[in-house]
This record gives sequence, structure tokens and C-alpha cells, in this order.
Amino acid sequence: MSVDRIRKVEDTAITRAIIQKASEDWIKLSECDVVVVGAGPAGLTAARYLAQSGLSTVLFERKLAFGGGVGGGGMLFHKVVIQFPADEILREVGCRLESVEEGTYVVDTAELIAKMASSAIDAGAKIILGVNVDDVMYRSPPPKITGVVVQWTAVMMAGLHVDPLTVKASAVVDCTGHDAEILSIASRKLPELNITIPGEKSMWASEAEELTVKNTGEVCQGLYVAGMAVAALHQTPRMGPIFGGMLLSGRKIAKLIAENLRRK
Ligand code: 48F
Repeated sequence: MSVDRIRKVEDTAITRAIIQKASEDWIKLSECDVVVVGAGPAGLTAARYLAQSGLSTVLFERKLAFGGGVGGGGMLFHKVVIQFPADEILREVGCRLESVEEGTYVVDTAELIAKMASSAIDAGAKIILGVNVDDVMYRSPPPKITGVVVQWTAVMMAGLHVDPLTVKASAVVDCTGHDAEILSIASRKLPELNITIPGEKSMWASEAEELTVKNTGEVCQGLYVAGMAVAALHQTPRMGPIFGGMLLSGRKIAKLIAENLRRK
């Protein structure tokens, strides 16, 4: 199409389209089944399987890009390692894997991020970038997490005093990585939950991968943990640039939440 045939769109029509459609989304997502916090490998995988199971799923990511710790690969080399059976998840989304030894593969970081994010969106998850989850909502007794408190990352970075908004959810998943930010907030502000975050141990990849998946689960009513945040909660080792555990943890939490919410 030649440039002079491009449609002329009024400046204010652009403004109206964005605000109207974004507002419609926010009104819908203000009450959803599941909020996933963090668009790293665990969060993207969880969002994909949650949405696939028919749950309305919103993923908030504070940065303007997804991928979390994947993009940095191993010391900025653009590959990460994936091991059986997590290769099954990447094959489902069309990632090309190169076998390096039995049951062990490498994948390009950009491909993993793009295809996992795309598959979560195609499954129906809504990913919102540039939003920071800075608190949880709760009700008691007995104490249960009923949603999250959100703010634009830009507002937080500017240090402005602006009151946040809330999103109600039947389940909140902490996929915030090493700092387990949502669990840390809950442990500090809601001592009745008896959550302590001792932090992860030093490197031991194979042990770390197994324990991360094993300990993935519900922390208290309405609050779940997946990915590296599991290691911070259970004080298990770190693993470096091998990502099978993150994907399997995301898939496991999605299955558990779908079962729990179906039972209600
Ligand atoms: O850190 P991250 O990739 O967590 P993950 O999915 O995977 C861990 C691995 O990347 C790696 C590892 C395993 O091999 O050692 O570290 O468990 O992704 C976490 C995402 O959460 C976002 C953050 O920007 C990142 O993209 N995030 C963290 N806190 C918040 C948040 C918050 N409060 N609100 C919104 N997003």
C-alpha cells in the first residue's frame, strides 16, 4: 500500500480509542479469578495454563517487557538450559530446542520469552505491563487473601504520593522471583499468616530444580507461590540459568489453582 493511501486518524480519536478500550479491560479485570504477579518464566507459564483451564487470568508485570530473568540467559549468553520433562511445555508452544545430552536442551532466550508470552495471551490471559503490585487485599477471620493493590510503576519510580487501585481475585500467585515480593509484603503486614521468608540458599542446580517444583503450592488461603519465590520461601538452593523448574512450577500452580477453584 502506498504511503498516501494510509488512513488519516484524528489525534483525539487515538486518545479516545485507547482510554475507552483500556477502561473496558480494567473494569473487567477488576474482579477476576486469578492474578499472577510477575511475567518471568514461572508467571508466563502459570498464566498460559490458568487461562487454558478457563479461568479469567490477569498477569501484572512492573517492567515494560516480559521475560523476567530469562533475557539475560547465562551471564548474558543468549541461551538457557531446559531439561526433561519441561521440554514438553516448550514444544507445545513451538520453541526450537537443541539437544546437548540426553533429556537436556538449550533454547534461545528471545524465543522462549516470545513464545511463552504469546501462548499465554493466545490462551486468553491478559498481560498488563508497567503495573506494580505493592500490596494484597485480605479478609478475616480466618485470614485469606482476596486480591491485590496495584499502582503504575512510573508513579512509584517518581516517588509520588498517589493512592493505588485494587483488583479482586479468588487466587493470587507470587511469581516475582528471588525476592518473593508479594509473600514478603504479606509476611510483614499480616503477621497472623505466619509467613517467614528466609531467602534462598547458594547454588546447587539439580537439587534446586527438584525442590522448587516440589514446594510449589498454596501458602495460605488465596495466596500461592511459583518459580524462584518458592526457593526464597522454603530456603532451598538457587539454580542459575536452567529453567525447567520454573516452567514446571508455573504449570503445577495452574493445575492446583484450577482444582481448588473448581471445588469451591
Ligand atoms: O525473576 P523472574 O524471572 O522470576 P521466575 O519466573 O524465574 C526466575 C528465573 O528468572 C531466575 C532463576 C531460575 O533459573 O534463577 O531468576 O521465578 O521474574 C519475576 C518478574 O516479576 C516482576 C519482575 O519485574 C520480573 O519480570 N515483578 C517483581 N515484583 C513485582 C513484579 C511486583 N511487585 N509487581 C509486578 N511485577
